[in-house]
This record gives sequence, structure tokens and C-alpha cells, in this order.
Amino acid sequence: MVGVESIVRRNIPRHALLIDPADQSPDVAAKRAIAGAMAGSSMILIGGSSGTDSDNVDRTVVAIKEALELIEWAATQDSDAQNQERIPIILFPQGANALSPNADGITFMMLMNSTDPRFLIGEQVAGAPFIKKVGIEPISMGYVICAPGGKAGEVGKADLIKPEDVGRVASYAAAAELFDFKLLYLEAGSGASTPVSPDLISAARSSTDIPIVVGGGIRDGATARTAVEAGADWIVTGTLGEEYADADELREVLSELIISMRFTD
Ligand code: 1GP
Repeated sequence: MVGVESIVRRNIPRHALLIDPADQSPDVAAKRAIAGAMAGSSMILIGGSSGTDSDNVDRTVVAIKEALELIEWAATQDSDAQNQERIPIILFPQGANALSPNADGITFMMLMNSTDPRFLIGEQVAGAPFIKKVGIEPISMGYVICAPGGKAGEVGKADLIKPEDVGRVASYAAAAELFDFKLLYLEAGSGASTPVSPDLISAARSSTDIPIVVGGGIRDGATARTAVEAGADWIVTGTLGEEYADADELREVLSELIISMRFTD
């Protein structure tokens, strides 16, 4: 079991690769996860889709885990290898219907700006017995959807945060801290035409010290770096990873993104 404590500690800016089990076979997902790990990603998030079931999610988690364990094993054989620990595989579910007992952890989240009680507490109550039974480590997370919001915003019936709503996002960030959430995720929606505005990220940053995760519409190092400079601790990319069938090419693209989000030139 990989410890998940480091996920919720503020650190250097880190990258998470989001893999949607509905969009690729477990085999392809495993190849992409390896590319991410080799490029310097620090976490694999599994989720993002409403169109899949627990079997598919589990097959994907297991395939990724086996692939990453092989890399971990290879690193232990190499005394020069810097990072010998397997990166964590964390469920990032849309609901209680697609969970895997084999993940290292789960973002146990409240869609804070949903107008539907189902996403504030309903899905969490439905999933809690399974999570406790199989012992997946929960990471409590406030999830706030910003415009344009995409499918996540629609499905989650979010009252979207607009780029100028800095006071509102600061209040959500403060509330997340008072709930003792371990992470705050500012989401623009998968494939968003515009990512979460830097003004929103910095307003949230001024309001709380909780690690801030930012995702949706981030496709290059410069955009990732803008988010980091505004206060993001974690940058999530999903769609970008699905655009590369070739694992070496994906590794290069992710590696460039991670390097440029960490260093200003
Ligand atoms: C979606 O924030 C994530 O939940 C990632 O978005 O697919 O646009 O990278 P992209």
C-alpha cells in the first residue's frame, strides 16, 4: 500500500494524470500511467466519467497498479534511481457507482457549489459503507466547479463560479478549511475552452492554506505555470494525455509541462 499522506502536504507544484476508464482500455491506461510516472507525475487519478461501472474501473486500476509496480521493482534494482516509490492511484469518482477496492485512496468529495443534495451528501452516503469495508483511504476534498464547467458542471448541477467571482471562491475556500477538507479542487470542466482563471486561484489561495488542485482545460506548460504562480499546488491534466497514442510522445509532452510549470524563466 502506498501512503497517501504526501498528497495533502503542500510541496513543490505537482502534476496529476487523470485517466478516464471509459475512454481507453486498461492496457492503454497502464501505458499512459507509465508515461506519466516516467515524466514526473506524482499521482494517477482515476475517474471523470459517468459512463462506466465498477468492473471497468477496477480492471483499469489493477492494470495501472501492476504496470507501476514493475517500474518500482526496476527502480529498486537501480541504485542511481531517484524515485523508488510507486506513485499513488487515487479514485476521483463522479458517484458511488464506479469504485475499485484496489485503489490506494479516494477523493471523498463534496461538490460544494452543487444545487443538488445528491452531490453535496447523497453519493457520499451511498459510497461510504463500501469505502469503509474495503479500507480505501479517503482524502476529504472540497470540489468547486468554475465556468465554463463542462459536463461536470452540468451533471453536478453546479452554480458555476464566474471568473470575476473572487469573493465567492474565497468563501468556498474558507468553508472547505472549516470543514477540515484536506484538498480544495477548482475545476473548469474536462476539455474546458478556458481554464480556471488565475484571479480565482489566487483568491482561494489568500483565503486558505489547504493544498489547491486545479484542472480543466490545461494543455501546456505555460497555462500550468500561470495556475501554479496564482497558487495551485496540483495541476491535473486529463484530455491532454488522451491525445497521444504513443507512450514516448506522451512522456515527452508531460515532462515538458511538468518542467515548465515548476521553473519560471
Ligand atoms: C477534469 O480537471 C480535469 O476533471 C481535467 O481536465 O481533461 O481538460 O485536462 P482536462
